[in-house]
Amino acid sequence: ALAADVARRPVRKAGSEASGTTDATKLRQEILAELTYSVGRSPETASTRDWFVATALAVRDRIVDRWLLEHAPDHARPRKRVYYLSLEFLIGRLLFDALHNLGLTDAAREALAGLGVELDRVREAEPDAALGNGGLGRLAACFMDSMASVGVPAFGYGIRYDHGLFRQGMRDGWQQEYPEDWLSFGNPWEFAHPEIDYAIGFGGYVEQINSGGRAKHVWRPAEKVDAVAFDIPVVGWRGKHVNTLRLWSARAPDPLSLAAFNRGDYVGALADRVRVESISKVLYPSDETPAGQELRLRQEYFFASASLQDLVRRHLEEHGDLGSLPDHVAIQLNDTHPAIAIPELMRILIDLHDVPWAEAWLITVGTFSYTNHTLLPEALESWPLPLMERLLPRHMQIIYMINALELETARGKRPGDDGLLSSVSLIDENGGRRVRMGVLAFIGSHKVNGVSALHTDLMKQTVFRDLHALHPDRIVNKTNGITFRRWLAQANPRLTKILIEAVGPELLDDPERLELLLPMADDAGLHDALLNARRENKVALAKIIAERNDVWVDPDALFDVQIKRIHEYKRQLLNILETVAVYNAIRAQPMRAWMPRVKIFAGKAAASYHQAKLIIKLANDVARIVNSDPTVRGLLKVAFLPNYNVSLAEAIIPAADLSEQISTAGTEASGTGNMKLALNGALTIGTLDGANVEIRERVGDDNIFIFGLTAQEVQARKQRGFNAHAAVEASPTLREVLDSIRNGVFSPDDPSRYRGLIDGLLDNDVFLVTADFDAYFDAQRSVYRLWRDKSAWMSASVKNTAQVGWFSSDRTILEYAKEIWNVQPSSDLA
Ligand code: GL9
Repeated sequence: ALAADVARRPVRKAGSEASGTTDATKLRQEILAELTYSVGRSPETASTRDWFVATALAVRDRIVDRWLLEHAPDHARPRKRVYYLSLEFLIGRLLFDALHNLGLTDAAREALAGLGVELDRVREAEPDAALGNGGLGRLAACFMDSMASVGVPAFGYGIRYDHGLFRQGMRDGWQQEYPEDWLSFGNPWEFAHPEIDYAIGFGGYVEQINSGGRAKHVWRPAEKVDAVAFDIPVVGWRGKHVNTLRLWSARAPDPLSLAAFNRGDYVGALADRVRVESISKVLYPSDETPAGQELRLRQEYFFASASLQDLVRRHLEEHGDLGSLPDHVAIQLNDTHPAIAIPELMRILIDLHDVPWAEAWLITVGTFSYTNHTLLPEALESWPLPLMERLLPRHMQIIYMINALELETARGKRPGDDGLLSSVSLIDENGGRRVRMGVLAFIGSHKVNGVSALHTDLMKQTVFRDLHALHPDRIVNKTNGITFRRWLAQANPRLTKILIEAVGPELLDDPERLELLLPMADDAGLHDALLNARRENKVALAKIIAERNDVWVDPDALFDVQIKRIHEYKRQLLNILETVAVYNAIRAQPMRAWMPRVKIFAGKAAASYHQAKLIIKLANDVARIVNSDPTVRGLLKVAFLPNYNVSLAEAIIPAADLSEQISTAGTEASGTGNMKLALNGALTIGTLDGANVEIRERVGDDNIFIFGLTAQEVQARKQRGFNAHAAVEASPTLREVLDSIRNGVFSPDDPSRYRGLIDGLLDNDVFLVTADFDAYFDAQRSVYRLWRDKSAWMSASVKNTAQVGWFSSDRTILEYAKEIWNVQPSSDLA
């Protein structure tokens, strides 16, 4: 009723420029106009979701003017553009991104309050766009934000999956996967462009024809799929630039088979369409393991081909000839998933535009660069030759040719070195011939990068050792980063307010200003303010834990969090073993002065990854026993929060005291959660792995809890043949923990549930859990000693926040721009 008066005379945007109206009043009118004319609802009947859609549309309109300006065909001389090709964009919610970057958060809060609507409830009505699995996909989303913020003209290209990463439910502590349905109520951020579509071929054969004395190859695909564009505008900081995230959706050229329909075969009439459109139906939920199925290869080629056709068309419109492609276009391959784009560009150049091979190869290598995100051997993508030959026959011919030329060069540089030849070959000859996508991505790129200093060094020594020897200038490091706009300003407004008061609002433009906090690291007033803010964040998280897990936790306890995909190499198991050790200790001496502590876990396991799912079950089993044991008296609580996603991360990270980054050294390429947590003032307990190494360099040894074997030591231990039995014999604490789990203390309903898990650990402890257990246990005791001294703890916490400004993804993107893409960011143009 409050709004009825305004709503009766809704104001269309064009007419709402009345001078003197505040931003909030104007925005309120725009929201009401959207609610009325786009959503078709009155304020009286509008649901929270309706308000979300109306607000998003009103905000989107503000972005569009800028966007169209930047993409106007007469827009001066277009600068070099970046095309970020990624099968994953783990975006999360977009409303606060847009509001924050446009400086409209307060105006929107006020505008909605005037309508009797709460902005925070509207925010929660937005479904997470979960078009990614984990760090790799989230990195792509942070990069989109940073490219728009520092002014790197860019397109993100990906797939508009109808169903993103599965929703994780828990039944009896076991993970259950349910389909995710983010688009079921529409997506107010996107613009459908059914007129932007490209035909994508599959299968068929290659014809050789004679064209003016030259042999020409013509691919005659057996099947065609249309790729249709959906655009999401990505607005950067302070609304200065707007880039585009263009996601492709598969559409069947023929909506149905009339012949089948007329025969009365209604299912058959739609069968082709269903099959074709399945390409963009679901995100593969595999994490650091290749999916391996034909549909995945179809997804990869589908989006790579659509993206290349799109950018080649744009380039030809703007510049006329393809020889200048590397001067105007940089294509970044996010892992090997889009690597098929390399032979696809070769095909476009050679078959469709008559560019000679040598020139086409120079153009291709000059245009592409590739980021490697993992060293895990099981994660390296390769495709069986028969599948490739059947699905992409022309690409296979091109791959053979690339391979022949590359091997010839290698032979020239290292005559007689057959080991080298087989290791740099595009074709893996061991056990069924396969195409190695990592080799393809490497040799088709002018730069190849790792995502942390350690990871890049290990790349040079391991997976790409021989390729690195042949191309010593190709591998470079680009340590990952995170967007502080989402992971500090939006996720943790309480902390942000304090930081701005301490170092000034310029912080929002220049994260390195956080260093100005250092002289205040021991300031009691600052500590109090920070403790209050953190306590409120912890109360909010405690509420979520109560709602989702029906477990009460004490906001004054130490919140110890491990949030990430569940994977053996990330060693959630090590954390659970330590939890059990603490539980045993409390039970042995219940009356000692134990510091209250909450172990918080969250993360999804790939549906087919049984061991990871068993670890989730173990965490839940331990939680049930520990949380309900009266001798523990609530001093130790365990909570496995279901359905981890970007939005849940935004609630957990600001409430964390301790950040678990405990992967086996040499296995986690970088990590980015480690950066988010340190920025928000959590102290890290971690191994010298991935970007932890660089976090330690910045925050200092005294402000981080490092433990365990180094990557080198891990290698050496494995070479010697590691024996878990000996490690367990040497550690009575660990032995007791393993015995209790093995004997069913945590699974009384099925006492043998964890026998296999524990025996497996003793037989073949691939990730050296037992080797690092004692060091980890001791590191946790040092955590406790520091936690007892509130001001010492807070001093270390401030020193973390103050010294991780460098991990801004703006910094990462500026490095890519300069050293890989050769693009001038507009923040440099001045
Ligand atoms: C990953 C690495 O494992 C992480 O250490 C790294 O931070 C990110 C981003 O570079 O990439 N590689 C990878 O395959 N995943 C990563 O998180 N997996 C998922 O994204 C699920």
